[in-house]
Amino acid sequence: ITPKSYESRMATHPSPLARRLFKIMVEKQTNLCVSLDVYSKAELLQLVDTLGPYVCVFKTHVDIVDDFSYESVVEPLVALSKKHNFLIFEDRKFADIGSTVKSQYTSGIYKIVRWSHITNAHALPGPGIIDGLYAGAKEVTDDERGLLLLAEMSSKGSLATGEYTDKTVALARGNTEFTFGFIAQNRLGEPDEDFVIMTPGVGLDAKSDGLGQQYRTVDEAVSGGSDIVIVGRGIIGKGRDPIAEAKRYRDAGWASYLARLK
Ligand code: UP6
Repeated sequence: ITPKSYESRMATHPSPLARRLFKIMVEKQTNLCVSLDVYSKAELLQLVDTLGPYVCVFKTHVDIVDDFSYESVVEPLVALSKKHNFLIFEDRKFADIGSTVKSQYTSGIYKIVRWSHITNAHALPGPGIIDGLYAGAKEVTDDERGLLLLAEMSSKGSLATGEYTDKTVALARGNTEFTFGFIAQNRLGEPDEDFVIMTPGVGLDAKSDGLGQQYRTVDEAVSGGSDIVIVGRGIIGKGRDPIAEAKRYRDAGWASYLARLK
């Protein structure tokens, strides 16, 4: 299945959030999402400000930031998202019943729905998880929000394969205005459907990390149907030059996308 250009999908995608995402990708010519798995807010915000020009999305795990506060992390992050024109994706991986995930999405110290354009969830609990998150989004904000279901994982021995993956795709079909795509390793859905595929486990130097992560190259991911590559330690890992690496991954991702269109 060869997906169409980002430009054409920008005009036709059923999700307003996905249309906004494609617009950013086209304007900035990047299909790179940088994963910011860092412990300090100073490092997080500094990386966002320096790498902002090269990415369409920053992915966060705010629950690993030691000195997190809403005012000192979320507010500057949102300001930077306007400055550099990117979307924010809190990689929360919700996995509970609808009522509980709705509370986890809207409340507590993170209040994810207020600031994170994209979040994700496991399909394991069934359709109620989508309904709960969607209800949370509608209740709190008029801004575009989008959900990715985890249909496949990059880690070795993942149980999200075969029938589980197929059933996850089927669940997403229930609400494509909100559930706009998947965390996956391959293109998913029928040729006449448009799910945005975001792919972690991408690295150009290492093959694994000693804790089950498995890396494929940017070209393997994009030629296999990925729309956005998610890169963490390949760009911000110890001893790396994040700006040089971000440019390298952005260039590789865009070249593979152009090659796929031919
Ligand atoms: N992630 C995966 N694989 C998945 C889903 N999510 O690696 O199937 C997330 C991890 C991490 C990032 O939670 O934040 O993507 C990958 O980081 P890395 O590039 O440093 O391995």
